[in-house]
Amino acid sequence: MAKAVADKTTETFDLEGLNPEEVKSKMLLKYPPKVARKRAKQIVVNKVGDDGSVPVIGSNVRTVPGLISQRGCCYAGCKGVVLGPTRDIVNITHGPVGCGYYSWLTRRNQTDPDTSEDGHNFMTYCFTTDMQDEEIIFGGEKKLAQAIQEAYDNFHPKAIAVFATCPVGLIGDDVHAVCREMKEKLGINVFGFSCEGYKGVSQSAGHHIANNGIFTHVVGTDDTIKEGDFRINMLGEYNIGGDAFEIERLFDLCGFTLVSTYSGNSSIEEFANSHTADLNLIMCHRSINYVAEMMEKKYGVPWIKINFIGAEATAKSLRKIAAYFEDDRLMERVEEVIAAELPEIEKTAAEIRTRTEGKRAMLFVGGSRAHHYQELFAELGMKTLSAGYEFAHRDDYEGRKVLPDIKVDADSRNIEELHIEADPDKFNPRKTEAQLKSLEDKGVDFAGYEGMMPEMENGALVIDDISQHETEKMIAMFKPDIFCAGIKEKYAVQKHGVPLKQLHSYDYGGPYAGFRGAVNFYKEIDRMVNSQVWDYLKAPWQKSPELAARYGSE
Ligand code: CFM
Repeated sequence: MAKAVADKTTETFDLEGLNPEEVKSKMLLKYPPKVARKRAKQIVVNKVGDDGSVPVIGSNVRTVPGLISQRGCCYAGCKGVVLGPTRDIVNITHGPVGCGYYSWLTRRNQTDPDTSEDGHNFMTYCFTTDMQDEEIIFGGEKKLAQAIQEAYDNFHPKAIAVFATCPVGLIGDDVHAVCREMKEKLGINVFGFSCEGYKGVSQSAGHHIANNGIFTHVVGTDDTIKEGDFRINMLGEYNIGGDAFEIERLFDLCGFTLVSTYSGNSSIEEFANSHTADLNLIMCHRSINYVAEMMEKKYGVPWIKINFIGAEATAKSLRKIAAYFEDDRLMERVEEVIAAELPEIEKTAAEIRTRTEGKRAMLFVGGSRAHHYQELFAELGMKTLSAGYEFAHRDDYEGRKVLPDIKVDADSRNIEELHIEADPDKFNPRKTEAQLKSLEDKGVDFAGYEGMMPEMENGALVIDDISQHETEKMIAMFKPDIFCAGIKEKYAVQKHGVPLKQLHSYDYGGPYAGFRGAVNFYKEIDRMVNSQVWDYLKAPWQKSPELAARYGSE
């Protein structure tokens, strides 16, 4: 015991024989002192205390100009991430054509439209006002109204949403006024988002704006209660590569009734009555926690954090949902589903693990996946050397317990916080205080998220908003067996001879969620980390100088 205490005080960590603090210093060396000081706060050597505490990490702050970041903009977070996957809203980008064009289907969010006559699916279309110099100078509101009218005449959608891009904010077009006017004229729901790209410090601002907008204009507008038992909403699941399809398969097998998904494979009608569900499940905490919080306050729907990335995590999450409903038959059914599917998956994992055990991964993705995917790597016996988010906040790293300590800076203050109160007619607490307490004692953690760092090893490097320079340094120092990021990093990383798995779009693969998704991921990673192709990256004369000499003399 005494030894353990002594060890604690003198603890230094080792990252594959290197001191992680030294690794950090090497990454910062090239920066001017002021930049290095700023970045130092966002690069942290992980250390989990006995009480689960972790060091403070700087996050959700402006990227230093000059550093090559992988972040996106506010418009991307609002239109692309949160609203983009809903198939039956006509989403009009009010702005120059590039904003609409480059946010069109690039995320591989899939949908399964109803094929009956009025089964709308507008995701295959790109709607934009295509602003020109004339609108920039004289204003674009007239053109926006025309675009809304044209979309209505051609498609007769149930709803139209308008997204503001940077120039719209700069010239002062009032998208909300145009939407109000057109809503009245057309008699359908038309609503706008002030999600100008420059707002906030990343796409995270856009998530918040999107959450506020859906909550204000759509949630609670239809009180129809969907038939079925154990009614749930799935929040923060966007059906990239078909993930939501696999999760829906499991929900059906277990007997849960899915009222809505925000927003993979979704339709606007599902948002409208989502307040009638009895439990909210949060998959991606970063992008959608606001809707969960607001729905709890206004309608009394509690939320829990779940994770369907990883076979074990999937089983655990299904059990958690069943536990909430306190129904023996449901709990049995969930156990039957797990027993029917998990052993086969564990067998596959064990077989693949013989080839992946001990390999090393780095993950730098968004605001949620850099955490979740560590589970899948652990199931393959792989180690996460370093991980980080692009735009997450401290709670996604350190857990929601730090929420009261988070300083609200000017950039965050720019994003509206809605004031929500209990609805006088529709507020209906789904569980009593005593029930909540007894469920908590059984391990159902309400409104909680532990974050990424408490689950990572001591000594692992946690890097927020990693830059291109830091990426290259990390690769040079560690040469990981796989690097997980996105299309912007893919080819630069692969030129170093390290395979890159896209965890945003999944390259051409997926689903990776749920049980079947886990197997897809195991196979994909096995293929990537054991590929011989990287050995051919160097020409024979680069590997053997004597060959160069011979060719040179001929
Ligand atoms: Fe949530 Fe996402 Fe992510 Fe995200 Fe994204 Fe994405 Fe992502 Mo790309 S909502 S935070 S803004 S899980 S698009 S589906 S993969 S960065 S980690």
